Amino acid sequence: MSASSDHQDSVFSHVVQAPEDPILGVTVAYNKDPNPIKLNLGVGAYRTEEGKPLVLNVVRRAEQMLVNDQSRVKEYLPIIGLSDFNKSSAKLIFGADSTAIQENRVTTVQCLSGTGSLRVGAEFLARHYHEHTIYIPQPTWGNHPKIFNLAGLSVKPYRYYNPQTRGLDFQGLLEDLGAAPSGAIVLLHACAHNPTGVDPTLDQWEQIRQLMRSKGLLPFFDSAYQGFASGSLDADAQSVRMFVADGGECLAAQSYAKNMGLYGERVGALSIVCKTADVASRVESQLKMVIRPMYSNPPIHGASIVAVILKDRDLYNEWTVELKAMADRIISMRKQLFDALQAKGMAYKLLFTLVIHVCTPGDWSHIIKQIGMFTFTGLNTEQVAFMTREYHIYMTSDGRISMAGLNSRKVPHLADAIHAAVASIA
Ligand code: PGU
Repeated sequence: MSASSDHQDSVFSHVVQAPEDPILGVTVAYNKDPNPIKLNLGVGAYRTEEGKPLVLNVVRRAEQMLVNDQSRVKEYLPIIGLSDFNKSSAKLIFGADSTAIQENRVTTVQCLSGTGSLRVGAEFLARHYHEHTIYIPQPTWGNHPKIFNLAGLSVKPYRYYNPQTRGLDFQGLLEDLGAAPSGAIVLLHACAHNPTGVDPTLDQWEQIRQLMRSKGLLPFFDSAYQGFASGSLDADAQSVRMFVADGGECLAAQSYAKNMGLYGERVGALSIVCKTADVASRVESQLKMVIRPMYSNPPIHGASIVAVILKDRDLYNEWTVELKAMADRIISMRKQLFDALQAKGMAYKLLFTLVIHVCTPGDWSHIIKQIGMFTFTGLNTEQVAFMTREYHIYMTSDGRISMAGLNSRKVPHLADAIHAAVASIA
């Protein structure tokens, strides 16, 4: 039999080539580019001023402690994961003094980072919650609709972002949630909304809370950036804590990918806050039924690192300092990029006796107003393609750039690229 007929006879020959992932595929394209000036601002992953991935010092210390502790073994964890990790994770997001935790109304299960936590929560809701519609912000992280659809929920958008103001479409948000069927699930980004970098104010959160509670809408928080928005873990959990403080129920998915730099360890947690301890315990028993046939039980290493750091006062304090430093570096990148674009706007060229204004058209103040890892630049697909082609700058096609991937040396190159893209493509 010839090689080509072998190929044709494959039982998988009908399988079509799937497209690359819109976010992770950017890194694939970046890795293939041999040009040394290339810059990856696609994936939301923190880089140092030297452009290198960062392992936090506190993580190195915790790992060293784990390695040195001969009593540690590699047995299976329980289906819901490491108990210390779960308790500490709940405290981190709901607050150490949370009454819901004190009343044992919260069940927390260790999952595979933020994505796995969302998926387990979604599967639980599809099996046990009466309303199967989930409202997600428009726009949102590209994986959200896929996760919820595959779990069997039906996904609908609610207005969130106004491209004209480059801010929150608060009126649209209230109208859409106000028109949602009572009981519907609502996905809320706890802080540092991805991709827009636009969050409601505390006052607006309070109005969202009142509306949702009055309609019996069920909040499902996605907390992938706690500490990255403001540099404060407590401040970034305010939205979630407001909803828990009113005694109502909610879900929360946590990720330690960004705030502890544990991307590849896949460590996260799903918490479900219930009305009573009895309900919480039954909910937990059903979460186990979701997890067991999916991946049986979660990995031990990443969760052990987190548990060590969260339980030790010194390590915890060191973590908050390192986290703040990451958040501050991102804020300084915003300022530097904004200044570089402003400077181009201010640049005057003396040509003969005429003064020609050479500027990067547009108002770029949203770069410093938006928060978290990303700037939603407003650059369109063609402008992004131009920047990749001509300047080897890689970013998602919706115009999002990861400020965490930028460093001072690369700011002029990025500003040049934005300037050229805006000047040459409308
Ligand atoms: N939720 C939101 C809002 C996110 O932005 C991300 C990661 C996750 C959940 C999932 O993170 P885990 O790694 O599963 O904890 N978004 C990043 C990372 C790349 C990706 O798409 O997974 C991003 O660049 O949007």
